[in-house]
Amino acid sequence: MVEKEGYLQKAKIADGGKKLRKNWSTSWIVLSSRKIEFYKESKQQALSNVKTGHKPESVDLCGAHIEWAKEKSSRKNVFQITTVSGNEFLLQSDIDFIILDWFHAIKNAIDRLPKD
Ligand code: I3P
Repeated sequence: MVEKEGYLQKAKIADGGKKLRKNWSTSWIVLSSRKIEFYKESKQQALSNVKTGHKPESVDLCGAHIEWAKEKSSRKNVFQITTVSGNEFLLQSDIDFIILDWFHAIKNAIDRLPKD
């Protein structure tokens, strides 16, 4: 069940604990109770890609951490999600209420889940 969806700026900065070069891009983001899906393309494109078998990047929220990450970027309104598997994502929006809504929606989802 989709809880929230929309566009944010996204940068994946670690994969399985291994640091990655930061590369910001716009992502269509879909939050459901246990996971977040990141689509590289627009929602419309993402929907049509379902048919062609394109898979979004899926992030398991069980045991994940979310925190504001002012020191990780020169941009404003950045928070970080860290998964149990050691993946790290920065999410950002210039618009204060948009990023606050997302922060609280993801934090609530994480807090409702078992920690392991
Ligand atoms: C990075 C790019 C990012 C920037 C990052 C740079 O350079 O400019 O936008 O992050 O800063 O290293 P490149 O494209 O050459 O990899 P922010 O926009 O979040 O500041 P950082 O190294 O301080 O993370």
